[in-house]
Amino acid sequence: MIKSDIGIIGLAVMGQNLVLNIERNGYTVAVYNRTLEKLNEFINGKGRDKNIIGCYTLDEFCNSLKQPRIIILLIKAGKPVDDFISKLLPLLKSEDIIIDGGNSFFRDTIRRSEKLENEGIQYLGVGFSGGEEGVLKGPSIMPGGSIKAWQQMEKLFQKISAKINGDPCCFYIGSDGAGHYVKMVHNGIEYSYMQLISEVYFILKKLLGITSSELAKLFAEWNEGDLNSYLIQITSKILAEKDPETGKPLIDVILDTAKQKGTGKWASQEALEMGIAIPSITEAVYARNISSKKDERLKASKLLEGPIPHFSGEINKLVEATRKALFAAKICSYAQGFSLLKAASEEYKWQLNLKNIAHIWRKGCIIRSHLLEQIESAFQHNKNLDNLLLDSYFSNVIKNNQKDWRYIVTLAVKNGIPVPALSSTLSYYDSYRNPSLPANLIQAQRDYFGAHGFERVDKEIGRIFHYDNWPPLYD
Ligand code: NBP
Repeated sequence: MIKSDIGIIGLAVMGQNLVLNIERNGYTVAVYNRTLEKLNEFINGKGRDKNIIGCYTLDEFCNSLKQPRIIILLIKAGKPVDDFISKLLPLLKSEDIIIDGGNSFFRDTIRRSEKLENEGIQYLGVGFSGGEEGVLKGPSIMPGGSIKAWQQMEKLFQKISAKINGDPCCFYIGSDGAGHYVKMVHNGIEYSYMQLISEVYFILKKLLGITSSELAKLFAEWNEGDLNSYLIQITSKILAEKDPETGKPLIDVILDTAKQKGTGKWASQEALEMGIAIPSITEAVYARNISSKKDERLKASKLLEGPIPHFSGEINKLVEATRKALFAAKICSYAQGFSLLKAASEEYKWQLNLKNIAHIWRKGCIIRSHLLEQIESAFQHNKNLDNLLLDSYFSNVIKNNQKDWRYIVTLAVKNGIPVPALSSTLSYYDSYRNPSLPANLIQAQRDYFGAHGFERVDKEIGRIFHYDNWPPLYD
């Protein structure tokens, strides 16, 4: 019997396409799925007449693999991953490799790495990005975990990944949960960029009343310049589509309530834990949360007052200012993601290579963007860069765009158009660039009510003072 090079468990969209990608690259793949109908459907459908071996039990699956066995799980994150690992363990031998390719929470990956290392099993937590199409044609891959397992997987992963001028979009990220952490931050940036694009779409729609097909052309034009990116490209395609049922623009028949699976929330929670500000990402999560309260919003719309959007200025100027605002905000949101990675690298001792991470994200993944070429180059020049905004390329772009960005945020606020990501990102920029912030008043308040103390501008940092004569509130 022919033994398979690798096995994949989980035949939903990601699993099926990963199997087809690996097989196309010259490997024999064993497959298994919890629900056997899906397995049947796949091996008799897309997987037919290929070097793909369908297995109907986990025993059969494990026996069909060359040793040391390599098994990729592409299943729903959380308990299903722990359950499958428990079922696999009695069937595996020391040195076999388990790879979790789903969007697992990085702390779960750290826990599983430790547990499996103790059992003699090599473990990798790998972030795949690119959605259905990317994973088939060449995803961006973020592998973390056992370095020894990575060395055995390097050739295969780099072969199936997206490429930039022949260089793979896949490098080892770091130990235990590093790969899943980087994927979580990738998804956080994805949330923020999607929200920024949606806000810009809304401003143009509300203020100019232009049609979706005109907007589609505008986004296609933008995609030819600085904003060139997968998400701008698909936005243009989306806006051009018509609903076959009503003939209306498809976008206008889609309900305005956004769903989420949790990676944006995890990134925000993690940033709070780490004391790093990523407002563009967190506001994008909040925006999805508030969008989901459709019934409440409908009630509120009948009760709560606001201006009626209106614009009487020069249309071309507004469109150009909007483009510049989006580009500046986008830079700041990527900057926040990378500053979170820098902090995590120190906290978890992962020694993340931010240049390589920018390279991995340049192709295959959802946040791929022309901008990442500049980000890669910024970290190549200075691997210890504290924040992308301190790099001269980015500071110059924002210098040229910030006036338009302020104009757009002001215009949106005046017209009652919600722009949580555009405005909070602008405040992030203004806070970051400001040599003085009102935190002195916060320190004074803290000292007043809780004797928490403060440092003084005219004394050495770290020396704590109390003011003993705060006047009492009541005589
Ligand atoms: P899903 O995330 O929808 O998961 C479906 C797969 O998980 C099926 O094989 C299903 O088996 C299995 N599963 C098991 Br085992 N227990 C389950 C349970 N309790 N509830 C639901 N499904 C269960 O599939 P996907 O979209 O292909 O994603 C696979 C992994 O890759 C996920 O971790 C996802 O977050 C990640 N990911 C997805 C994308 C994307 O664009 N979709 C991108 C990047 C990463 P069954 O057939 O028996 O129900």
